[in-house]
Amino acid sequence: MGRLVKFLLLLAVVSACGGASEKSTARKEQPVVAAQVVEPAVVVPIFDADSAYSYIAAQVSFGPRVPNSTGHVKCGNYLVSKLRSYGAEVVTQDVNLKAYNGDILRARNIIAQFQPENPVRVLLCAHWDTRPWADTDPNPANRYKPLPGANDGGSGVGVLIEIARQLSQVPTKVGVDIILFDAEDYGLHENDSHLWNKHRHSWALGSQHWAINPHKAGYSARYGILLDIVGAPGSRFCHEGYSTHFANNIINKVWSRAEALGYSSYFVNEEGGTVTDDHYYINSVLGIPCIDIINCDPESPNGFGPHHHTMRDDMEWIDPLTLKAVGQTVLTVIYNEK
Ligand code: AHN
Ligand code: ZN
Repeated sequence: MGRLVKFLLLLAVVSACGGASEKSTARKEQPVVAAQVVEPAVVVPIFDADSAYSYIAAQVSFGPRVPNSTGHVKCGNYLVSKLRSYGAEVVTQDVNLKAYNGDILRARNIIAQFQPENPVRVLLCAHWDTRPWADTDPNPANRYKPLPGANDGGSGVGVLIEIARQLSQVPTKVGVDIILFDAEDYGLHENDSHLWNKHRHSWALGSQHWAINPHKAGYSARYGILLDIVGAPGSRFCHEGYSTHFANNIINKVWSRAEALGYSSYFVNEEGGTVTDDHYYINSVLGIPCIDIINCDPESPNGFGPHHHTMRDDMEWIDPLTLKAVGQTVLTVIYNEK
């Protein structure tokens, strides 16, 4: 019950109990009481997990999206046309990037801008390339083969394409940029892990390029949210180390929305590992506070789930319930932004 309503009830009770002398003040003109301020309701669209699932399946159907492969080129074109179909102003950065092993990658960052003229912006991002090597696969014969990349690559992008579809129907108050980074996953092979110090910047090549050369000079955003490995059944999103270091208020903003929506079993309040992912360069180079929503599974070989960087990272590892928890939470966050 509102405070004003309680006050009026109290007044009513007091005057009802009043004696004859008080009765003389009743039924007269009363002083104006300040009106109650009611916030206008915020409309948050309903995230459709089956649509997101279908966008992941579409990516996987192109085959591995390893830079320089035909699956990569075809999937990139699909993502650009999908984002344009939802009314975004899309630009791409087509650039050759050198991987740590000397490979020259024909990489493509895809930047979809909603309300490009709006000065207040929120950045949503994911990587769209897939890893050339299943170097965590239990079978050594697979460790130089490309993996399907349903969860690692496909899932974050699938959620963002569905968010783009919702943005095409209901505008946010802030401008939104959806950036799909390339060449995130061409980093140091497990067999070369002793070379970590030399090659600690071998991951996230596309986002490193964009952070140094943003699509607009002086680009900034209020904050960023990176989605990586967000599709597995029973996923647990911990507070990733760089996210708490650079953007703890954004962690709290997102995790409290998730809790209010009933998604606390996914968005757990536990400390996770520290991951050199795309958000690291957004934070450290551009100074935009950016969090990483990423599955954490300390029991698994590299901490991201048993399927991670194996040939098993296929559609079997995608659960619409997890996509819904992530997608609805992110939608609720951005539609509440004033
Ligand atoms: C490291 O493994 C150090 N960084 C990359 C995190 C990652 C890989 N995300 C997806 N694939
Ligand atoms: Zn990966």
